[in-house]
Amino acid sequence: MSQSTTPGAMDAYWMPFTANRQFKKAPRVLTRAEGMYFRDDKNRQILDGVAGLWCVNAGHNRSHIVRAIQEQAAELDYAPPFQMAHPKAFELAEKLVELTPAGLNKVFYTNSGSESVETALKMALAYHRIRGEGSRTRLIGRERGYHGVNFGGISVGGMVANRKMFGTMLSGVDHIRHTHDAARNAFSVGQPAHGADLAEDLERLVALHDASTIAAVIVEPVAGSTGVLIPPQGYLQRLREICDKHGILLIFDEIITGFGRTGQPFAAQTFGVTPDIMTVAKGLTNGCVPMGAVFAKQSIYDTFMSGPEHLIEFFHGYTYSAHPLACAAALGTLQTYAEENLLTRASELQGYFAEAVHSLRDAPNVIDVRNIGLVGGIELAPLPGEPAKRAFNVFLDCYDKGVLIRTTGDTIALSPPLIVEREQIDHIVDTLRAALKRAA
Ligand code: PXG
Ligand code: PLP
Repeated sequence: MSQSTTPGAMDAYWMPFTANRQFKKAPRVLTRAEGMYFRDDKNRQILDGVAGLWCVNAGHNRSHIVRAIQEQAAELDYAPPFQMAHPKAFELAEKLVELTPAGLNKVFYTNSGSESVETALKMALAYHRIRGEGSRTRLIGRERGYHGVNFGGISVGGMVANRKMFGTMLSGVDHIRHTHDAARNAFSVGQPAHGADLAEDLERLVALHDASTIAAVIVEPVAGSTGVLIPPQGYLQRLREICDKHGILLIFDEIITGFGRTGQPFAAQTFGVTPDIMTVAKGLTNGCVPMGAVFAKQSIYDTFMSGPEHLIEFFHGYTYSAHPLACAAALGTLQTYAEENLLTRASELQGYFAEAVHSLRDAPNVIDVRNIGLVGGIELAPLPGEPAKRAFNVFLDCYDKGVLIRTTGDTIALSPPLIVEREQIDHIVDTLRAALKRAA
């Protein structure tokens, strides 16, 4: 017999990516949300400076999305996705490929960013094998990359805290260098000028391992989780060229950058570089129902479609792939994005946003400010001997003052919903500035 639970008790929930004991001493509990704001359990209003966790791009509690989920739940709660389908799975895929860069016109559904990454990596390996290049088994990530928390993702990922506890992970993985160069690029507005040459690091790995052993390279066009690193001018173009030269697939992990964050529907369009495979999640459903997707080029799909017609072509999928509630939520989300032109709104606001976040360069302990679209990174000098603490103190202070920001290490990340108004940008930045002064 299980013990009855105490209302209000916090013991049973083991929270993800959270300092559990510290949190439970002073919990931060959200109970409602609307538009740009959360409410907490003390009925305080909290301005959402991070779109939840980079996902609520259209703002909270949007009517099309809410209604779509409600109606779908009453109509078709679940449909098995293996050898079966439901209408909205097709409808959504058709709508999605109208938004993607030309050529990325096949959609494979998952339930999260992490699953999208695993799917993309497996797709790349199988693609080469089907083409008779089964020696291409190596996967290349990048230092400081974040590709979710499953084994493939942490293997190609490059954030040490997410890797070091978990053994040897996937074999045959290597990493190119990250693009952060504070000495040359600190306080760059938009794309930094220096560092396109860092893409040449892929040539180093080709020279070391030989291209015939390399299946794919996966990078975030803008590295989010590690602290907002913007690609240097020309870097992604160079990476694309090197991949093409050596027959290596280029995977963009657009789980944060997808759905309007950088000013175009996808960062691939913002930066003018088309990958072979692209992963998304988060903004796909405005964060309302878990869902991810992987976009692949026609030629990749065609390669899989080469065997006997009655056989399964890709031995991969999830119980909840193309879940009806998720598809409905995504359709409601795309409708909201379209009606309000949200997928390009960041390009209209980015000048204002850039000026606002860069105005923090004179605040105490700010050592760098980085921005693109509606993403900002404000890097602080760490407290001596206590990395990440100063930024976390600023996070707590801002929350206390009614503004939700995000910190990773000593970098503060801002990524407000794409419906944000100029006064709200000012309010976020002013609150942050005051907190930075108090944290000095
Ligand atoms: N790839 C990228 C580029 C991501 O940003 C994932 C994969 C994994 O997605 P799921 O849905 O499995 O969480 C992400 C997720 C942060 C933070 O610290 C960022 C993410 C998740 C949690 C925290 O800013 N990004
Ligand atoms: N583990 C077991 C025992 C299962 O039966 C399944 C799915 O059938 C899974 C894991 C995978 O679950 P999901 O498809 O939700 O990822």
